[in-house]
Amino acid sequence: MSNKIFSGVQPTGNLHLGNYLGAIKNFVELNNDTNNNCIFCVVDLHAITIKQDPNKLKNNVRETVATFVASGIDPKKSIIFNQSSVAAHSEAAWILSCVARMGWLNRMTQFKEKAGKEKEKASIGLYSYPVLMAADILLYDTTHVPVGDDQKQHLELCRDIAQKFNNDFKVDNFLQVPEPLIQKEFSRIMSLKDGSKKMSKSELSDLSRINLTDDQDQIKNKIKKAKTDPMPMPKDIKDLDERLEVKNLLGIYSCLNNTNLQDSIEIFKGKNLSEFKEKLSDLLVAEIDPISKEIKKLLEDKSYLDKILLDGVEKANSIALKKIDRIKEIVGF
Ligand code: AQP
Repeated sequence: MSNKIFSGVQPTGNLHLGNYLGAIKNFVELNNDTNNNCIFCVVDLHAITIKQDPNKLKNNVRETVATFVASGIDPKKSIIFNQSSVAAHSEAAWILSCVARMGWLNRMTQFKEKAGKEKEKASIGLYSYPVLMAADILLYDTTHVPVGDDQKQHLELCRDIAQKFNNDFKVDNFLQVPEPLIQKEFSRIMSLKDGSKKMSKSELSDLSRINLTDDQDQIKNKIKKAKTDPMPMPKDIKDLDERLEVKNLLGIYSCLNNTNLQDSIEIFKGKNLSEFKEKLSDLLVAEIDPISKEIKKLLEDKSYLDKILLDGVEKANSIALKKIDRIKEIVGF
């Protein structure tokens, strides 16, 4: 039996190296495996949980599609679509929000981080974000969900919601309980300016992240300016406990070089950081620059990107409609 893969990316601009190494690179490998049926969703309903500029949203959706394709996802093999065009997502989210418990949502750390001290002013959508994410996944009988480490808790909630729905309505295995696919190492890429914060789209400083649309000079400049410390490169993994920024850069190097952290440490031990940064820049330019160029090329052909979405919406809709009809029947509508 083939695996059913589903994952989403928010069209909130500034797609970055964290999104790429934590999620999109993995999507490409899954797309290339013939055992998998993959669905990659541009989650525009999730995006509006934080205020978006309506004039930019549509183009951000196209840019996300362009990033998927430029990174190597083949729209003929995988379904690529935007969430707001398939109404079943919103309908399922409402029904599942009547199954999910307040206590479960109250534990979600992403809401706490994003809402911060302004919790009372945060949107209800931001709070119930993980329920919509559960709806996305469960509508497609997803078996595996490739995500970055920051989404692990939301996925656990999705599993709880599926199990409670199946128990409450006595429909054994009707909602497929999905498995997370999270890389064991380097599943959370950190900011180039602060090794304790994850690399993020919404961080104000552009120097904190490598954008997937950055050119060679921008990439080199950002690595040159990335925060480090005056010590030489470490000789041992345990030397990295207090050196979060160097650990992050070595993690990025290892990811791109397909090596583990220990092997990367062996290559550079005792050397100057500048020498390491130069090698890291070269690797980054080799991986990201072709993607960046391809994104820009694809963005010139808006009708091609819109066609990918249109085809994807048709396919996603036909799957999701069947599932939501059954869900409605089960709850008694
Ligand atoms: N820093 C990261 N390291 C590894 N994986 C990451 N992901 C995001 N940041 C990192 C993974 O990328 C996928 C898509 O993320 P998203 O766009 O849906 O949402 P996000 O996690 O909210 O992204 P950002 O960049 O962190 O945006 P803001 O600034 O709005 O908070 C997910 O699989 C995610 O795990």
